Amino acid sequence: MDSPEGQSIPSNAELARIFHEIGDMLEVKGELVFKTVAYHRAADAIAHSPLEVSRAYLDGPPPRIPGVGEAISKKIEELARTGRLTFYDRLREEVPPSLVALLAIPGIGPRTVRQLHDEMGIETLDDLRRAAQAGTLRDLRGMSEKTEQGVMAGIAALESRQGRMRLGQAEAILETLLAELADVPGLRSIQPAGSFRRRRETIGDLDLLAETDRPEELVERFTSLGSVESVIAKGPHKAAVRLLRGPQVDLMIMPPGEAGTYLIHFTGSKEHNVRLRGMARDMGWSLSEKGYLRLPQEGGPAMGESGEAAEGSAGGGSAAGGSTTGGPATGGPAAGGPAPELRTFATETEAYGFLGLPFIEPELREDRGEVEAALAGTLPVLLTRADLRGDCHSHSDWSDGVHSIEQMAEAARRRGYSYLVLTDHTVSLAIARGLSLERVEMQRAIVASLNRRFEAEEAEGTAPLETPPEGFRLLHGCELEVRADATLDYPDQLLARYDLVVASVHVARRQPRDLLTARTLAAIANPNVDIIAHPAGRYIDSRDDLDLDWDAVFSEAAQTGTALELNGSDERLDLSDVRARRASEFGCVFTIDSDAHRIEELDNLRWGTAMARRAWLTRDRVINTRSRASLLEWVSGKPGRVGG
Ligand code: DGT
Ligand code: CA
Ligand code: CA
Ligand code: ZN
Repeated sequence: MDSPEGQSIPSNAELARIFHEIGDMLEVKGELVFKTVAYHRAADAIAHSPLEVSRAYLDGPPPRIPGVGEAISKKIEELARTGRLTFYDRLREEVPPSLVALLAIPGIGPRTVRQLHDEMGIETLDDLRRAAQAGTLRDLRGMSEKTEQGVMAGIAALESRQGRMRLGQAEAILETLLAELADVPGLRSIQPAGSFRRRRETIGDLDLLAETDRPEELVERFTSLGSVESVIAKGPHKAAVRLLRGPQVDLMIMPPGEAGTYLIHFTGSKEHNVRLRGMARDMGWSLSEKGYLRLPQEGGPAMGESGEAAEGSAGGGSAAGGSTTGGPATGGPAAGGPAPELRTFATETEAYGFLGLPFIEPELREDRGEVEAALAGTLPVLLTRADLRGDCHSHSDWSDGVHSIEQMAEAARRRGYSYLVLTDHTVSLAIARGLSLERVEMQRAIVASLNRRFEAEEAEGTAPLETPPEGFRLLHGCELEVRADATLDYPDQLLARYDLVVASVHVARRQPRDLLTARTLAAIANPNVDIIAHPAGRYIDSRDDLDLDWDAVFSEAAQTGTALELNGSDERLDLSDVRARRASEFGCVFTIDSDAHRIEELDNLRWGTAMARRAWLTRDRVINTRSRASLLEWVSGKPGRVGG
């Protein structure tokens, strides 16, 4: 940005980029974590500051910016005055940027990066790949053949990820952007479209759709946000930017009152849109984001049969409230006769209606049968987050969680749940501090005493207002380890004493398919196991699915009435949407769980719900849409279960 004197001063985005880079370089140099974090925090604060920070430093005393302490403030001042920073230039000579990029490889920390550089001269991803392939990494102190394989896997994971985000990351970025754009003059509405609106399990770029009376102002504000690294495209009605340490964001502006087809177009998926365009064409219309345009009629004025359907049974645009433009009255092209007729709609429901279709939920728009179902009138009534009355999988600081049992229970109660099942890990999962039999008994006593308090408060009328009429109870469960030899961690008599048991596989993940499948089936078949948690055992970015005979798993789960979990952690999303849909065809039932290890993660239920919707699930298939009494009845109803 140029000042009147022609001197160039750094923008917020430029400042933020420099401080992020300093944080990275210091990390590679082995600086203390709190120091590197301070630089990243300051960078974020500058990126989202409403001030033009350099300008403010030049114009008066340094402004107070949260997260910016004295040392960093001095550096901003130097950058604002001179456009340079000696500290930064010196660091860049010491730490090559390509080395910093190695930090992005899963499983590689700053100490390793430093060692690779100092002892092997490795500076780039390619250097590292070559060394791992050649088998020379294992000669380094503290490294082995296994480390080499880990490095190769890490590089592969990094490259296959192709910059896709988790849902939670996409949501956080969108919330910030929407807040920063909310007060642009003339803005009527702005909302996410694309894969985020469809809640795909990972998100490529972000898409925003806006209605505004003053498009230039919105485009201007959008492209000059402090968090913008570069502007990819900028036009009168759209723009695209890349965010600092973030994704590309596309912004589209639609004319007020014509959102229907714009929303459909930019929500996608492409495959869904292709189907709709085909239907429109058969009716004599071409569908784009702008609306339905009447196709020139071949061979005279007579409309085809399907064309008549557009005017007749499909209701037509005008009947559904659409508006018609074009024709001589609105002034088409001067030559070549009247402009073609364009139908636009304010809402998606009306725009679908033009094709004779009901509204199709965004999560279904993947061309996986939703168009056929819409035509046949057999679209499922998808469950919603509000249908969930509790959560069947959560952890406390008794195993590998962060918050106490009481904190987790209180947080669930404040969210209006009627139950939370506490499912800390069992004894053999030592890495997650699995509970010994003794600690199980102690925990049971704590749960009971908390519930006595909740019950008393409900009776006295002092429970939180959010408490549902049936009250809130913490249920006692466990996340039961399925051992490598297919035995379960606790004996049946103990399992039977829990309110609910969730079983899962964490160890010996590389066993052959028949063994892994047998382990999972053994857990399903046990009458005391109610739910199989994260059945595929995957982490989206870093850990492959268990190699299971899925149809065998689904069939056994359906037969025994064992629920399969839709784990809501956005790193897991397990079962996936496609697998859950397949399981539901087998007649399986499900739970949607948070697997929360801290209070905030209780809200993972929103992602689990999204996957359930993408799997076409209705509420009757999901056990935790039931009341607490009905849930407990379901648990005790599993054939062969003994009373506790
Ligand atoms: P992503 O970003 O990879 O997670 O997936 P989407 O579905 O968000 O894809 P994106 O961002 O490329 O486009 C958003 C929507 O806009 C997409 O679902 C359909 C529509 N769209 C984008 N580009 C095109 C295009 O070139 N042709 C058509 N027909 N539609 C497009
Ligand atoms: Ca997108
Ligand atoms: Ca896009
Ligand atoms: Zn868990």
